[in-house]
Amino acid sequence: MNLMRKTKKTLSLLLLATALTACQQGAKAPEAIGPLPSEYQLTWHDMETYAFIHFGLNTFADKEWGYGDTPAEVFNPSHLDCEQWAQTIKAAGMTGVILTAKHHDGFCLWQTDLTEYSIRNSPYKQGKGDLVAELRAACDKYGLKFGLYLSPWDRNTALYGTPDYVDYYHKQIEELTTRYGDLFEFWLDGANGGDGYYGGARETRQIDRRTYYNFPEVFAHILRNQPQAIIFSDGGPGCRWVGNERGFASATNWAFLRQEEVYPGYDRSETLPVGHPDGTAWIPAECDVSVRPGWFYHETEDDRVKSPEQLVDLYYRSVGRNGNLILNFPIDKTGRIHPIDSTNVVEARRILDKELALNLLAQVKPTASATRGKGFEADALTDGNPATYWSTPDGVTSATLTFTLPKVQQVSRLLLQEYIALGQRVQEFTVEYAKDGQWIPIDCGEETTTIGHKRILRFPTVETDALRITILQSRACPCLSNVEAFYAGESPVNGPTENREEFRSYPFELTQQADRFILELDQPRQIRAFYYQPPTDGQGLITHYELYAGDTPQTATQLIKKGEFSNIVNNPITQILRFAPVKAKVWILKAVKTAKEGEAPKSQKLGLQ
Ligand code: FUL
Repeated sequence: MNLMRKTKKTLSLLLLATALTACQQGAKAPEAIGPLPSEYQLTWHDMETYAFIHFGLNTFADKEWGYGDTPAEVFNPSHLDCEQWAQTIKAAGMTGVILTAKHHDGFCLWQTDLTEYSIRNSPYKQGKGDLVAELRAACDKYGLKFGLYLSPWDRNTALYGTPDYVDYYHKQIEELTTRYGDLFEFWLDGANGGDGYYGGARETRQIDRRTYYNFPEVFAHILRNQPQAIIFSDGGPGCRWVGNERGFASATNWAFLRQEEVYPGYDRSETLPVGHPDGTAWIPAECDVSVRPGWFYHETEDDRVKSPEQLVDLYYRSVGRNGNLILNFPIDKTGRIHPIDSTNVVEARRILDKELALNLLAQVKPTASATRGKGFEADALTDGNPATYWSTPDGVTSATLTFTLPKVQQVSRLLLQEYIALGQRVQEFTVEYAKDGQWIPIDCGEETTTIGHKRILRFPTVETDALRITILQSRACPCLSNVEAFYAGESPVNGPTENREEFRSYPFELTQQADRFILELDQPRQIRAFYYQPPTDGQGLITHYELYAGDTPQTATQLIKKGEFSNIVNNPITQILRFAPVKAKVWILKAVKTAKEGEAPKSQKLGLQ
């Protein structure tokens, strides 16, 4: 380009200069095809897996969503140790951590000047503690990046719902973005309004999720102080929610969204796992999930920690599908990551490292059916350099890549990466292996669509001395920077493993009336737990309940427990109500409120134990 600008004198000079440029520097690079990632988003993609920490009053009150009225004195960890968190996170091969500086209950884990509802009024370090500062220091010591979660919803403050709250929220942002060094990410959840303590009012406050918080200004404010921070929300602008709290993306996953359409609390979240193929902005998926069913620590979940195999599976279905994985640790009441949790995540990393240990293509020189020219040859696919890439001439959107191995090998994983600085392009491809002089397709289910930052295919072991990838469709000439192949060993995790929520129950007869489920046991029994497994299609979710017991459906009026099934919309896990044993034959679960007003309650499964 520079040469061309300088040599406008004659046509021949120009031609000569162009020819020289081509042969000295290689062929012309492909035009980028938008939407494109920013430099900070490119860095973020490379972080791949990092941790989430949920810790606060809920930990001690055994809740998922605090109402905003739990006294600050309840926050009293006996052995809080942010370095233990950082060591565990590091040992699990993660690159950073995000802390819930304030969850929906409004309790602040830092020395804020803006409210009394903070760590300052807790017994921890006689009120001198500051978890944002302490975790920041631990991150610096162990080489982890640091980020923060600041819930827009605040069930404690009397200001919530008024314009003054928005001002308060901005001041919280100012404190967090100016006092604690560089943040790699700033996390804004779905911004619910609803019932809460609100300074003692104890009422329901609805806000307009689109307009109330003035999100454009919230984003601008964060970025003024922390330009590198990737802002997480349903619609970015840095990265997007993947549409579920189970930690995986769709088999097809675009890093784009129609940005104008999406806002925190977006009502079409079912589109988020795939993204919007016609999107206008680069807003890649971040897959959030907790190592346990809940986000906060509950002793009753000690036997429900995800297994190493389940965690490995989630890695493949998040990072292996063009997303980042944020894995939550619920800090326990002592103030540490529970040993079962740390054992399982470290073991998951060990399995992954073993499965992806030896790249069988490292020394292989692939061939391509089409190449753009010098500088874009297929060698770039196996040179281990993320800055080089193979590409085809403009307009050539399908091509074949062949990898000949030095000898017959067992293969069960294939890893592909696009050079995403120029956009996400590939729409469909196939993979084959050579056997007895023939190409045999490898069945990878629905996984051979998009690639993006990373695609990892898992398939039953094949024995072969050659692999072939055929790009069938691409938005423009494909640009691939890396291809690797592995033999994962006799891994139990060759496909998705679902989290099965199991519970045993006494037998009962079930009838449903308008707003209630009536469970009649064969005889009066001592019951200590009630299970509600919500429907999988998200219909008829009970958010507020009352549980009654008695001898007959008419006389079952003894109130056993009432409350909310917090976060059931985003995280529809089995809800377990535990209580001191009560002997009764009839049990009634009354739906005081469902997620969508007026909708009849539904359940997948109910249980009594
Ligand atoms: C959601 C919250 O409601 C949950 O409690 C949790 O913090 C999750 C990560 O985000 O929006």
